[in-house]
Amino acid sequence: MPYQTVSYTLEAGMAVVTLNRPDVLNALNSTLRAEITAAMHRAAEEARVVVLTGAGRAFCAGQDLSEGVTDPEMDLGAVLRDEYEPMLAAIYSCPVPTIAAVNGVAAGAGANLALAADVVIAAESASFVQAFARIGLLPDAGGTFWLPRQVGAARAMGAALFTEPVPAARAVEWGMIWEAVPDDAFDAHWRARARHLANGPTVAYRAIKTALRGSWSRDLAAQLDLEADLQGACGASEDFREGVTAFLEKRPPRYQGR
Ligand code: T3D
Repeated sequence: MPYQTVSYTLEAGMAVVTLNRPDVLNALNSTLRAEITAAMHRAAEEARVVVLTGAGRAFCAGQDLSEGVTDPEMDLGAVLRDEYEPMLAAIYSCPVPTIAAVNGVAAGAGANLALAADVVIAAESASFVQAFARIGLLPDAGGTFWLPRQVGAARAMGAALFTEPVPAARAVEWGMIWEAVPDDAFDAHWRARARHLANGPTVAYRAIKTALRGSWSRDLAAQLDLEADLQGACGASEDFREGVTAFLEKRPPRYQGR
């Protein structure tokens, strides 16, 4: 399928979805939102790991502000419901691990798009900006969900009210993202991370995501029950047999993802 605003590659189980509007720092217009959604659904079918990254010097500058957002007939709530929510769900609910490889600034919905991925790896020069209040909006695209859970109430509120860029290293310190990597090592590093996941036990990764992602809304008894159910499925997987066999034979496992 030809895309206008993303590029899509698939190699050795690794799908890479690159936001590709570098002239506007990969700002999200309607086409880009639809193409991210479509590319994520496609990757969920054919990949064992999906990477989201940006072309050029930015990851994503959030909503495209030249898209008529102040037109009286434009209902921002409807755009969020009809276009942002399916895009975020396609990332958040992807059955295989997702990595946001944040190559540069991630602002507004661009920051929160990254936070919807399972793992966020940022270049050291990247930053995360809850820019919304600068233009009279509140954080959307999941920002008010992720931020307090990841960084705590005080930092979430400060980031939203003051809109100051949070540099990658501070984002790691705050628990907002997984790691920050020197710029010159960034590309090779996220590719190695993605390869690791593409060659890993896919059934177990799916179970890990299911168990961890929903744990905020379950009590301990329900969580223990879920762990038991999911472990039953993992225990029946070929990958589990391979993992144990490889351990006993003192060799690296060769997981097939089933
Ligand atoms: O329902 C709804 O639709 C509501 C949803 C809202 C979700 C949101 O995301 S609201 C927040 C929207 N985003 C922002 O407010 C951020 C706007 N951008 C910036 O603040 C800055 O560009 C950055 C801090 C991200 C980077 O600054 P800098 O100095 O490195 O770059 P720049 O010079 O500002 O931008 C470079 C170009 O990209 C420039 O175009 P030009 O002058 O070269 O022709 C700029 O206009 C363009 N650009 C950057 N961000 C956007 C954009 N064009 C359209 N929309 C943007 N968001």
